[in-house]
Amino acid sequence: MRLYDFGPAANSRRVRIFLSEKGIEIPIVELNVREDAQFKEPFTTMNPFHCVPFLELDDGTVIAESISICRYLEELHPEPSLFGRNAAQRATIDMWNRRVELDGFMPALHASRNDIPLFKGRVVPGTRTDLEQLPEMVQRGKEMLDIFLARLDPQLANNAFIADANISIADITCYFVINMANHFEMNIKSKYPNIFRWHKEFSTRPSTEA
Ligand SMILES: N[C@@H](CCC(=O)N[C@@H](CS)C(=O)NCC(=O)O)C(=O)O
Repeated sequence: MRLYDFGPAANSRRVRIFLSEKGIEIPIVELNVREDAQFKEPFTTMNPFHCVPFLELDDGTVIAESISICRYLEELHPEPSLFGRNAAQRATIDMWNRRVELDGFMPALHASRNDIPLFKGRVVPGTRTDLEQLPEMVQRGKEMLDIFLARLDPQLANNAFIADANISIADITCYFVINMANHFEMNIKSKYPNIFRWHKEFSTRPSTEA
Protein backbone atom coordinates (compact mmCIF):
# COMPACT_ATOMS: atom_id res chain seq x y z
CA MET A 1 0.00 0.00 0.00
CA ARG A 2 1.25 3.51 -0.85
CA LEU A 3 -0.13 6.97 -0.19
CA TYR A 4 0.47 9.67 -2.81
CA ASP A 5 0.33 13.15 -1.36
CA PHE A 6 1.88 16.61 -1.28
CA GLY A 7 3.11 17.96 2.06
CA PRO A 8 1.62 21.48 2.03
CA ALA A 9 -1.81 20.51 0.57
CA ALA A 10 -4.70 20.68 3.06
CA ASN A 11 -6.32 17.42 1.98
CA SER A 12 -3.00 15.58 2.15
CA ARG A 13 -2.46 16.97 5.62
CA ARG A 14 -5.94 15.80 6.66
CA VAL A 15 -4.90 12.21 5.94
CA ARG A 16 -1.48 12.67 7.53
CA ILE A 17 -3.06 13.93 10.74
CA PHE A 18 -5.44 10.97 10.67
CA LEU A 19 -2.51 8.54 10.24
CA SER A 20 -0.61 10.19 13.07
CA GLU A 21 -3.61 10.16 15.44
CA LYS A 22 -4.05 6.45 14.73
CA GLY A 23 -0.35 5.63 14.91
CA ILE A 24 -0.35 4.13 11.40
CA GLU A 25 2.73 4.29 9.19
CA ILE A 26 2.50 3.66 5.44
CA PRO A 27 4.93 4.49 2.64
CA ILE A 28 4.33 7.96 1.19
CA VAL A 29 5.15 9.12 -2.33
CA GLU A 30 5.30 12.90 -2.67
CA LEU A 31 3.70 14.34 -5.85
CA ASN A 32 4.40 18.00 -6.38
CA VAL A 33 0.96 19.16 -7.58
CA ARG A 34 2.24 22.72 -7.91
CA GLU A 35 4.57 21.41 -10.63
CA ASP A 36 1.70 19.41 -12.22
CA ALA A 37 3.03 15.91 -11.41
CA GLN A 38 -0.61 14.75 -11.11
CA PHE A 39 -1.13 15.32 -14.86
CA LYS A 40 1.74 12.99 -15.81
CA GLU A 41 1.68 9.19 -16.13
CA PRO A 42 1.17 6.96 -14.26
CA PHE A 43 -0.55 9.39 -11.88
CA THR A 44 -3.05 10.82 -14.36
CA THR A 45 -4.38 7.30 -14.99
CA MET A 46 -4.27 6.37 -11.31
CA ASN A 47 -6.40 9.37 -10.35
CA PRO A 48 -8.14 11.02 -13.34
CA PHE A 49 -9.44 13.69 -10.95
CA HIS A 50 -5.81 14.86 -10.76
CA CYS A 51 -5.75 15.51 -7.05
CA VAL A 52 -3.87 14.27 -4.02
CA PRO A 53 -4.15 12.41 -1.78
CA PHE A 54 -4.78 8.97 -3.22
CA LEU A 55 -4.02 5.53 -1.86
CA GLU A 56 -2.77 2.66 -4.02
CA LEU A 57 -3.53 -0.80 -2.65
CA ASP A 58 -1.32 -3.81 -3.29
CA ASP A 59 -3.75 -5.15 -5.93
CA GLY A 60 -3.61 -1.85 -7.85
CA THR A 61 -6.93 -0.47 -6.60
CA VAL A 62 -6.75 3.31 -6.18
CA ILE A 63 -8.78 5.09 -3.52
CA ALA A 64 -8.90 8.88 -3.80
CA GLU A 65 -10.88 11.32 -1.63
CA SER A 66 -9.41 12.03 1.79
CA ILE A 67 -12.41 10.75 3.72
CA SER A 68 -12.65 7.54 1.69
CA ILE A 69 -8.96 6.87 2.36
CA CYS A 70 -9.48 7.47 6.08
CA ARG A 71 -12.56 5.23 6.19
CA TYR A 72 -10.61 2.42 4.51
CA LEU A 73 -7.76 2.75 7.00
CA GLU A 74 -10.21 2.92 9.91
CA GLU A 75 -11.57 -0.48 8.89
CA LEU A 76 -8.06 -1.93 8.85
CA HIS A 77 -7.08 -0.22 12.13
CA PRO A 78 -10.25 0.33 14.19
CA GLU A 79 -8.50 1.77 17.26
CA PRO A 80 -8.33 4.52 18.27
CA SER A 81 -11.64 5.10 16.49
CA LEU A 82 -12.00 8.38 14.60
CA PHE A 83 -15.30 7.51 12.89
CA GLY A 84 -17.25 6.18 15.92
CA ARG A 85 -17.67 2.83 17.66
CA ASN A 86 -21.43 2.34 17.47
CA ALA A 87 -24.29 3.32 15.16
CA ALA A 88 -25.16 6.55 16.97
CA GLN A 89 -21.53 7.69 17.23
CA ARG A 90 -20.85 6.87 13.60
CA ALA A 91 -23.94 8.76 12.43
CA THR A 92 -23.20 11.78 14.63
CA ILE A 93 -19.58 11.99 13.49
CA ASP A 94 -20.66 11.56 9.87
CA MET A 95 -23.27 14.31 10.28
CA TRP A 96 -20.71 16.76 11.64
CA ASN A 97 -18.05 15.83 9.13
CA ARG A 98 -20.54 16.45 6.29
CA ARG A 99 -21.56 19.79 7.78
CA VAL A 100 -17.94 20.81 8.13
CA GLU A 101 -17.06 19.71 4.58
CA LEU A 102 -20.16 21.02 2.79
CA ASP A 103 -20.91 24.18 4.77
CA GLY A 104 -17.38 25.13 5.86
CA PHE A 105 -14.69 23.55 3.72
CA MET A 106 -16.37 24.10 0.33
CA PRO A 107 -17.08 27.84 0.75
CA ALA A 108 -13.59 28.31 2.18
CA LEU A 109 -12.10 26.39 -0.74
CA HIS A 110 -13.94 28.49 -3.34
CA ALA A 111 -12.93 31.69 -1.54
CA SER A 112 -9.27 30.57 -1.44
CA ARG A 113 -9.13 29.31 -5.03
CA ASN A 114 -10.62 32.57 -6.29
CA ASP A 115 -8.37 34.75 -4.16
CA ILE A 116 -4.85 33.37 -3.80
CA PRO A 117 -2.59 34.20 -6.80
CA LEU A 118 -1.09 30.68 -6.69
CA PHE A 119 -4.50 29.34 -7.80
CA LYS A 120 -4.83 31.49 -10.91
CA GLY A 121 -5.87 29.09 -13.70
CA ARG A 122 -6.58 26.45 -11.03
CA VAL A 123 -9.90 27.59 -9.58
CA VAL A 124 -11.25 24.03 -9.72
CA PRO A 125 -8.90 21.60 -7.92
CA GLY A 126 -7.23 19.18 -10.31
CA THR A 127 -7.84 21.27 -13.43
CA ARG A 128 -5.95 23.81 -15.51
CA THR A 129 -8.45 26.14 -17.19
CA ASP A 130 -8.81 29.73 -18.29
CA LEU A 131 -11.66 30.26 -15.80
CA GLU A 132 -11.06 33.66 -14.18
CA GLN A 133 -10.68 34.08 -10.43
CA LEU A 134 -13.91 35.82 -9.39
CA PRO A 135 -13.83 38.33 -6.49
CA GLU A 136 -17.59 37.69 -6.04
CA MET A 137 -16.84 34.07 -5.18
CA VAL A 138 -14.34 35.18 -2.56
CA GLN A 139 -16.94 37.45 -1.02
CA ARG A 140 -19.76 34.88 -1.17
CA GLY A 141 -17.47 32.11 0.12
CA LYS A 142 -16.54 34.21 3.14
CA GLU A 143 -20.20 35.06 3.80
CA MET A 144 -21.18 31.38 3.64
CA LEU A 145 -18.24 30.42 5.83
CA ASP A 146 -19.31 33.00 8.39
CA ILE A 147 -22.79 31.41 8.56
CA PHE A 148 -21.17 28.04 9.21
CA LEU A 149 -18.91 29.46 11.94
CA ALA A 150 -21.93 31.00 13.69
CA ARG A 151 -23.62 27.60 13.69
CA LEU A 152 -20.53 25.71 14.85
CA ASP A 153 -19.58 27.98 17.75
CA PRO A 154 -22.45 26.95 20.11
CA GLN A 155 -21.65 23.27 19.51
CA LEU A 156 -18.22 23.85 21.03
CA ALA A 157 -19.48 25.79 24.05
CA ASN A 158 -19.78 22.67 26.20
CA ASN A 159 -17.93 20.10 24.14
CA ALA A 160 -14.18 19.57 23.96
CA PHE A 161 -14.52 18.21 20.43
CA ILE A 162 -17.00 18.72 17.60
CA ALA A 163 -18.88 15.44 17.30
CA ASP A 164 -17.84 13.16 20.12
CA ALA A 165 -16.26 13.12 23.58
CA ASN A 166 -12.97 12.35 21.83
CA ILE A 167 -11.27 13.63 18.71
CA SER A 168 -12.95 12.45 15.48
CA ILE A 169 -12.52 12.91 11.75
CA ALA A 170 -14.84 15.95 11.98
CA ASP A 171 -12.24 17.77 14.11
CA ILE A 172 -9.49 16.97 11.62
CA THR A 173 -11.55 18.33 8.72
CA CYS A 174 -12.55 21.42 10.65
CA TYR A 175 -8.97 22.26 11.65
CA PHE A 176 -8.32 23.19 8.01
CA VAL A 177 -11.54 25.18 7.71
CA ILE A 178 -10.47 27.36 10.62
CA ASN A 179 -6.97 27.71 9.19
CA MET A 180 -8.61 29.07 6.02
CA ALA A 181 -10.91 31.33 8.06
CA ASN A 182 -7.82 32.70 9.80
CA HIS A 183 -6.22 33.32 6.41
CA PHE A 184 -9.25 35.49 5.61
CA GLU A 185 -8.97 37.23 9.02
CA MET A 186 -12.53 36.35 10.00
CA ASN A 187 -12.12 37.50 13.62
CA ILE A 188 -12.49 34.05 15.11
CA LYS A 189 -11.04 35.14 18.46
CA SER A 190 -13.54 37.94 19.05
CA LYS A 191 -16.62 36.56 17.24
CA TYR A 192 -16.37 32.83 17.91
CA PRO A 193 -14.63 32.23 21.27
CA ASN A 194 -15.54 28.53 21.46
CA ILE A 195 -14.08 27.82 18.03
CA PHE A 196 -11.02 29.86 18.99
CA ARG A 197 -10.49 27.74 22.13
CA TRP A 198 -11.00 24.48 20.24
CA HIS A 199 -8.64 25.47 17.40
CA LYS A 200 -5.96 26.62 19.83
CA GLU A 201 -6.10 23.29 21.67
CA PHE A 202 -6.19 21.27 18.43
CA SER A 203 -3.14 23.14 17.13
CA THR A 204 -1.05 21.83 20.05
CA ARG A 205 -1.61 18.19 19.04
CA PRO A 206 1.62 16.58 17.78
CA SER A 207 -0.33 15.14 14.82
CA THR A 208 -0.67 18.65 13.32
CA GLU A 209 3.09 18.53 12.64
CA ALA A 210 2.63 15.45 10.44
N1 LIG B 1 -12.18 16.11 -2.47
C1 LIG B 1 -10.77 15.80 -2.56
C2 LIG B 1 -10.03 17.07 -2.87
C3 LIG B 1 -8.58 16.86 -3.13
C4 LIG B 1 -7.89 18.14 -3.51
O1 LIG B 1 -8.53 19.18 -3.78
N2 LIG B 1 -6.55 18.09 -3.51
C5 LIG B 1 -5.78 19.25 -3.89
C6 LIG B 1 -4.73 19.54 -2.83
S1 LIG B 1 -5.50 20.04 -1.31
C7 LIG B 1 -5.03 18.93 -5.16
O2 LIG B 1 -4.48 17.86 -5.32
N3 LIG B 1 -5.01 19.87 -6.10
C8 LIG B 1 -4.29 19.71 -7.31
C9 LIG B 1 -4.68 20.73 -8.31
O3 LIG B 1 -5.48 21.63 -8.00
O4 LIG B 1 -4.18 20.63 -9.43
C10 LIG B 1 -10.29 15.14 -1.27
O5 LIG B 1 -10.94 15.37 -0.23
O6 LIG B 1 -9.32 14.41 -1.25
